Amino acid sequence: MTYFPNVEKIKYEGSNTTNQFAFRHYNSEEIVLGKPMKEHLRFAIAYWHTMTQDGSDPFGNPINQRPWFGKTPMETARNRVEAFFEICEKLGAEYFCFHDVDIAPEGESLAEFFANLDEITDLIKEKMDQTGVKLLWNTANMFSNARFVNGAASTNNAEVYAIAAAQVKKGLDISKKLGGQNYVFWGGREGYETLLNTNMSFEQENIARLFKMAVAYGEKISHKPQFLIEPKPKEPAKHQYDFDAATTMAFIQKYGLEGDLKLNLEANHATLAGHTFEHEIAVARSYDALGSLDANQGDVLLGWDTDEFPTNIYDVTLAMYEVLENGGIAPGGINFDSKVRRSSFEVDDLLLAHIAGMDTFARGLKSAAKLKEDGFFDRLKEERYASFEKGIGKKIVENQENLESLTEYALSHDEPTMTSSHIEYIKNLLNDYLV
Ligand code: XUL
Ligand code: CO
Repeated sequence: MTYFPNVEKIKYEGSNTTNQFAFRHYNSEEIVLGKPMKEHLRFAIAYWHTMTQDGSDPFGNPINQRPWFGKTPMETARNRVEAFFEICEKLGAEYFCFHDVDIAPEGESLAEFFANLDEITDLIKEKMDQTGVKLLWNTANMFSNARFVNGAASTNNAEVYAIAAAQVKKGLDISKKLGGQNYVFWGGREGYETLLNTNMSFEQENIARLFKMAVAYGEKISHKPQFLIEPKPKEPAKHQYDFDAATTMAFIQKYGLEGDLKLNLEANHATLAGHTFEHEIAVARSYDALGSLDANQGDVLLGWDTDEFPTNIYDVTLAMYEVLENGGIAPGGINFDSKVRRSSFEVDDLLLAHIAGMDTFARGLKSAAKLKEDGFFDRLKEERYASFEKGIGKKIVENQENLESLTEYALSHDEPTMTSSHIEYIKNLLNDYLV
């Protein structure tokens, strides 16, 4: 049984190929900076956008007709497993990610949902054993069900909090069963609509409490995936507590969760927060908290989370440079939290879109590796901060100065000579590196 009869296993054929089902730049075994591309990139396929997205939007009905649709929700769920692993294998993607609700229907009760999850994760485990595809991370969807209207861990309703906790426990049991390398918390509705009726500190304490329960449960069952928080400033909540990397790190530190939680950073979430992707990665790195990446891109003309497949080589190069500076992304990976545009409704578009994303990351990786080999940014930064390498600058960074001594220095010296940053020249040179 195949769901993609038109497509063989996708291979690297170089940029001159006319075969649309071929990689033009991603050559999994090619060595870049001493290791194969696939080890740098650790690509993961997202179950939700790939298997469950129906192409509807606030103004339009579902459009995606998928060959894995069955007669019942469970039949569809079983077919999806088959189709999903065919996609992973054909793309040569070694990892995948899912929410609990992506893989199995919720049914009429929590107990039925959990039983459905048991059945489907048995199938998934079989497929993982057959194909060697590994679980990068799973997560619990605690934002779609109507009960989460006021949040999950930040809810005002303690009964809802208990259900959220049960979903996290189940998520960790599944993570253990499938050997998950990370476990993600994205707080879709962990935020507030208005401060008029919200106790912000209380809600955040409750969120921290749930994280602590998760860490404790992982220890109890001797399964310790890397726990990750995924920041996002808004959508669906008007104001989400995990606004961006810096806000999330403040939360992690406030509740003493350093070491227990790192960050899963998403390109389009960075844009929504008014940052670049590389900014978010650099902030995480400065706290030694870079965990994993959700790869996609937003649209500068639109103000929402469009989750487009990444095709912007410039942005991806700068993100990959940060990853290289981090010494890699493992045990995290690069998860395509990306969806095909509504007008790309044919099933094969799912493969073409991932090929585009993987090729773009391959180009970004190569460009970033060249920048690193040439010491492009190192040199620029070294020159820029050179005044702190000698004389008074050296004494400042060695903590040998104070306000009085620096005042004395400033009064006894002439106005400093300033140098231009030549930003346009730098950008012109940077363009030469884009593969
Ligand atoms: C939503 C989003 C999620 C998380 C996992 O914007 O990014 O899909 O990645 O819940
Ligand atoms: Co995401």
